[in-house]
Amino acid sequence: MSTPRTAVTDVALVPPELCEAIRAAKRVGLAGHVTPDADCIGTLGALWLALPELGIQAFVAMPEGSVARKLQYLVKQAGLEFASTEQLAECDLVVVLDTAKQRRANIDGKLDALPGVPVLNIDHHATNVGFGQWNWIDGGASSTAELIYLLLRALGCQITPTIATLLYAGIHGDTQGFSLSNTTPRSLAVAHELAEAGARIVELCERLNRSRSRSEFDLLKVIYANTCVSDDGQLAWSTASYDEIHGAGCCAEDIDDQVEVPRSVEGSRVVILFSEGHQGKVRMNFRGERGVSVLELAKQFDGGGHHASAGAILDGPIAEIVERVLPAARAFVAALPPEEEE
Ligand SMILES: [Mn+2]
Repeated sequence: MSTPRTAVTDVALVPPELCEAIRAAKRVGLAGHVTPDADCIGTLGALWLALPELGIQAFVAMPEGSVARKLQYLVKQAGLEFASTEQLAECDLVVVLDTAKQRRANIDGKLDALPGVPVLNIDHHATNVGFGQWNWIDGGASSTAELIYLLLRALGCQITPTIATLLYAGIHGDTQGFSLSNTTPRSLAVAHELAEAGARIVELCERLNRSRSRSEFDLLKVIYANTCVSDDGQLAWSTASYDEIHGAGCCAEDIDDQVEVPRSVEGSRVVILFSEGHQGKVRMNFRGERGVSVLELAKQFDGGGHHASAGAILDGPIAEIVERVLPAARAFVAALPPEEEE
């Protein structure tokens, strides 16, 4: 195939020891993070399809009920089958994708359930602690999909139209349709090459972005209704309680990009969505606009993620958690340099 290669998509960026570790394995377990997103499922699917080509058996960890309805599309595209913890424990390598901390690994019993299985950790979260025997952490990558694209090429795997679609989904998801600060020349170059490889972009974006189930739509109405903005306009937040989420016909797995609702308020610099998908467990999605890093704010609550997009989870009634987090968020916003000086 005559795909043009640019310097930014050079496979020399892939650490050779990663390729060696994968090639040496016969049975490879694949795992992502809890509440998997398109990047997570897209990269699991791409490796699931590509590894058998190298004579490697792949086993995907995905505990029951993990996948949001809308992402089932990606599961079907890849024809993903989920392995049991016993099958995973018999692997000679487990590749953990898009997962910054061990405790977020989406495996029943976490990595402890796979004693003695060496871990290869591939991620684009700058906060990744490097918990693998091998680690490829590139905070400059838009998505894990961008890295897996390079890895598959370094391994000599064919980028089929389905693999291209799955990887494109990851980049498109994590960059929010090439609109966030992680939309770099490399993410666009990889997307270009995926388009050339036959990624089904229109179908994918229709399924993932342009259509919502009635229940997701009803949840959005709640998020709009609950959106608040600070007096100075710099902090916007919204909430969805357990009863509101389930009343709309949604569940914890359906909380995904609803933080975009408060984020869309003009002038907001720090944005938070508080959601109680599971009773008494409040997830916070933090977003920073125009160069504001919310990572330090998320870390105050034992969270992590990226500069522009971070998260944390706290236990307790949602009203109390909102009351606890908002003063910290207000103080955080007050300490930001005035916008003109940025
Ligand atoms: Mn990601």
